[in-house]
Amino acid sequence: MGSDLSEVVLVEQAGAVCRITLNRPDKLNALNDGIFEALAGALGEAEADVGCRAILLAGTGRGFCAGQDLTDALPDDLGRALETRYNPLVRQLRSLPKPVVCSVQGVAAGAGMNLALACDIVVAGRTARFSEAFVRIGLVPDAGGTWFLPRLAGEARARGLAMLGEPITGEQAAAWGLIWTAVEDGSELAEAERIADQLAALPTRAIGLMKRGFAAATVNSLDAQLALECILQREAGRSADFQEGVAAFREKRAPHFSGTP
Ligand code: T3D
Repeated sequence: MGSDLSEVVLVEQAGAVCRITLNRPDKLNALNDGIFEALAGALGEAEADVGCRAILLAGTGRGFCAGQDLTDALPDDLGRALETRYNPLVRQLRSLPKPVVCSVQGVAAGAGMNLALACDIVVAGRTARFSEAFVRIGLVPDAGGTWFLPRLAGEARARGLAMLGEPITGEQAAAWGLIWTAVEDGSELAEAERIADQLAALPTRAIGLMKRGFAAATVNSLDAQLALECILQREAGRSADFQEGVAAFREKRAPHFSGTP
């Protein structure tokens, strides 16, 4: 592998938040085999750890992530590379039954942009630069880009972003509905931490069920989705956190959610 996995991705537990930080700042956190392996491992551990109730994904240095490491030996079959590296990562983020908050400073380019879009809540600096840089090197958006972009920003903006490959700012990304919010440059990580802390104190099981609902809604009819909501709500209704939420309301006090599955 040539690099220590614990160095290319830093993992730290802060209360009930698991912080996962891409750490190749000299390459703007470009993605290589080591990062993929370490990231998959860190996300798997965060999922298994009942003490972890929210995940914060960030990058060190002046950029969040510049996409695929283009200085690495490039595979002959890029489709195979997606099947083995990018697609499992995007699926893992989307199916993880815990909220994932992403902090973006500086660039989020190519698969780096789409990695951010695969997270649940994205906070960026106002002048962060999001770009579907693929076209500049003769590729198509991957890591879910052709799926995320039209759903989040609409068809017209999706096509413009993908075909022109020009960067938009964090402020623009927020205005277009691609991300949750843009904040003053330099305060994106603190805001993402604040949101992750907030999420970690909420009913984790219900949030995991919401993710299932949103995932299914992309293909379901309204009828099928209404039926699914019965299943999800039945499960949420059996949770200790539902009992606690209702009890707290009746007793006019703040709830203390345990997040137990
Ligand atoms: O292979 C497969 O599996 C297919 C999958 C593909 C998925 C993809 O993500 S394709 C898209 C790949 N990413 C890009 O095309 C972006 C390439 N980078 C850039 O265009 C620019 O670096 C940025 C616009 C992102 C930032 O520009 P700037 O001027 O702020 O920084 P810089 O000076 O270009 O970069 C700083 C350093 O990071 C520099 O290294 P150096 O010269 O100081 O030693 C640069 O080479 C390095 N760097 C930036 N991006 C990458 C990278 N190194 C490797 N791979 C990169 N993607």
